[in-house]
Amino acid sequence: MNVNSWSKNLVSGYWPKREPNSHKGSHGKVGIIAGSETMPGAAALCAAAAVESGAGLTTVNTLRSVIPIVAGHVPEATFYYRDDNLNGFLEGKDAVAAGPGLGRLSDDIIEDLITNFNGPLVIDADGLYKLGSHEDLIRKRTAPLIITPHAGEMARIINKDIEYVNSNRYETAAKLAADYGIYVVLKGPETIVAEPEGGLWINHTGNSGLAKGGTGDVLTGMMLAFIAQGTDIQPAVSNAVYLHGYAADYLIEQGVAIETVTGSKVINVLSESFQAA
Ligand code: NPW
Ligand code: AMP
Ligand code: MG
Repeated sequence: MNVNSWSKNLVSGYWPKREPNSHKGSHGKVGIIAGSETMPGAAALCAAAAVESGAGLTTVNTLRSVIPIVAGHVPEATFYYRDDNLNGFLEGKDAVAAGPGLGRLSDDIIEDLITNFNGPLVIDADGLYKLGSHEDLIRKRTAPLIITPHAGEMARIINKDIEYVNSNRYETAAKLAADYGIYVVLKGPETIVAEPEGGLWINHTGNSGLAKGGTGDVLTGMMLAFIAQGTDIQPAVSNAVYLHGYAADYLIEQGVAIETVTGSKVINVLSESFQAA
């Protein structure tokens, strides 16, 4: 298999442009469908990461009870009630992400999104829980679909065990990408990005400080923001993966103990990481 490494010179070559006369609408209107009573933090981390990665307008679709919690962490975000019509939420969105902290009972939303959202769609976490049952709908989609499973989520999607996924990482990612016609981001140490047409990329940044709840939710927000700012899908996805790992490596360089790396700290050093990369 021909696998390419995503490297520093590629990151800067695909960086979103910010023209001097731009306004917030020029930098991507993103929608995030995330959070539930027991997992408000996933929505907050995802939204904060999108805002800090340059998205012009970030709107979070969540439960009414979760809004004050997320707003307390991300004052830049606006909100949409989970119970309201999904099409109203999707109107005008440049890209949408769904799944972090969503809970596993929200699969109707995922089906609706796959069918009705005509822009780039990122599905992560609980949004992947029943992904395999939507195979036919996914194949019919024409707009890009990007999924970001860890090994456990990947195993569930392809109906194999985790050991199989861990021993066949390139093959499983490439096969799913080709079968469904989607971008597959198989997370873990050395995250793999598989393109629907067969391209395969590997990332070398990051460390085991990232092995902690919440870091995946941050990656989804970063990826969403880069996609919505108009970069082609694979470079936007690979840049998010690279910089998420780079930020974790930067924390260690700055003397942060590996045990104390968190998704929140990754967000806090995105500025330095973007400037260095
Ligand atoms: P184990 O536990 O090692 O035996 P789930 P989840 C297995 C939200 N979060 N990486 C693992 O095996 C997410 O957004 C909210 C990870 C286990 O059997 C989701 O909505 C937070 N797991 C929801 O929680 C912070 C691996 O897979 C299973 C693995 C559930 O997310 C935390 C876990 O899969 C979290 O982000 C690997 N490399 N390899 C918040 N603060 O609100 C094997 N496994 O239970 O489907 O998913 O990641 O726990
Ligand atoms: P999630 O499992 O959804 O919370 O996502 C975890 C994030 O941390 C992904 O971006 C993984 O690639 C990254 N990660 C987890 N464990 C490691 C590790 N040991 N080394 C490098 N990155 C990791
Ligand atoms: Mg996750």
